[in-house]
Amino acid sequence: MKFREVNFDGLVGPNHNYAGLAEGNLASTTNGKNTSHPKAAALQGLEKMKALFDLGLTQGVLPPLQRPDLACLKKLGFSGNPKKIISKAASSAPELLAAVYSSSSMWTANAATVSPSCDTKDIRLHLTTANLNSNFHRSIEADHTHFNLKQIFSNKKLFEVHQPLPQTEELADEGGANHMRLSSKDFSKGLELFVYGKEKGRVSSKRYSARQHLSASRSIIRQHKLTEKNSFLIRQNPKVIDQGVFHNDVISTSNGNFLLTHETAFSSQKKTLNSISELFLERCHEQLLIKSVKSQELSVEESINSYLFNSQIVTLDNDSMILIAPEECRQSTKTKAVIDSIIADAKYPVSQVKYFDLKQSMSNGGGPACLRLRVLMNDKEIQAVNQSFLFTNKLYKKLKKWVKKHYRDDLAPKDLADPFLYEEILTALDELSQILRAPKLYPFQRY
Ligand code: SUG
Repeated sequence: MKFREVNFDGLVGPNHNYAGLAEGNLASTTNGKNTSHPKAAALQGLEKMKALFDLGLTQGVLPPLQRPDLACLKKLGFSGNPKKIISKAASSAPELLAAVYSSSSMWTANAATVSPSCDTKDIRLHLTTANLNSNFHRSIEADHTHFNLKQIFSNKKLFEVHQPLPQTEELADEGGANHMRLSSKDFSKGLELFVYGKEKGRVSSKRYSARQHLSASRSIIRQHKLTEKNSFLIRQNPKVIDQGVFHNDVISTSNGNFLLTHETAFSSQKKTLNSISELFLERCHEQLLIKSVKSQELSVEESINSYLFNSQIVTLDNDSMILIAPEECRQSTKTKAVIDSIIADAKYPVSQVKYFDLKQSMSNGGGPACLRLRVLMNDKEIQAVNQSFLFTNKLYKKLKKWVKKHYRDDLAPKDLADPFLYEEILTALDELSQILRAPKLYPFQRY
């Protein structure tokens, strides 16, 4: 059976803003309090979806969540009508208002961890919605994202969408950002890599907290019904977490039989790569191709600035691979040299690069790979997905028009106190749910 990857990109919400909420994510803390450009952000994201669709790939869309999350502010003791809640929160707890206003659901690599049916013992596709326990503004995404994923992957015979793991630090889970799947060229045989940063009883990073807990990764392996032969746990190098590598997808990525990583990404890197190669050969009967970029070629700092490892690598219908990289990679001489050398080297399967302007998302630490959830499916499964969430030229045109109509050009931190913004967003989301033919998509439409 033929498998193909569907990338579900997060549609950037009209509330896209810079609030400096994500400790250890240097772009977020550096740009916190800057003015954002929601319209430009959403259009940049849409152009990436369109380009991948035009390359012949199957593309999906995940909608932005309802923000501000006033139900959450109510749980925190705010009361009254929306206008009153917003104005009280703006004056007495602006950090909470910023958290419930975050557009962070756009980074759908963090929506869930996905294991395709060709890996799981019950031959169903398993998704575990990420609890995003490491940051308050992200943890409040989990239940809503879970609801949306259940609408999209509703066929229980083919899909199982697991609840987020319990909201505790000891089960902190960041979804696909800490998960990679290596596979045979045709994707049918895979080895799933679970990269964790912290574990009970062992000192981890010192400056910034690691986000993914070993117990969470183990739980997902169990509930996705993976085996020892097709799953492998890897410890992230605490030193790079302290340099700003807050997710594994900031320092490594993979596609099919190709692993692109930095030489400092993992603890005991040499041993780890040897084990992966052996397991891969056993499982996929192919040689794993690894490009481990040396610090001399590209420092960790420059890797974070240019976000090379947050590129998407995708396989086209003619089996060639293409790198979908942020524009920042082209502008960094050293990063561009690494990319050019990979493309020039016949040993590696990547034969092309396309650069994308995703500056609005990048300024919050979200590159091309953060913006998408990878879901590998066969044709039957793709047909069973709620088709309203699959990208078409028609949907592209509608979404573009919708963004242009509803989104602000600029959003400064003080604008979050503006009660008209709240109304504007609800109007926009209401129309979006019509475009996506999902009239009860948002809590304000259900309760
Ligand atoms: O969780 N940024 C996100 C970026 C997520 C990137 N995703 C992946 N690497 N897969 C985060 O750190 C910043 C929000 C703000 O500061 O306004 C933020 O949440």
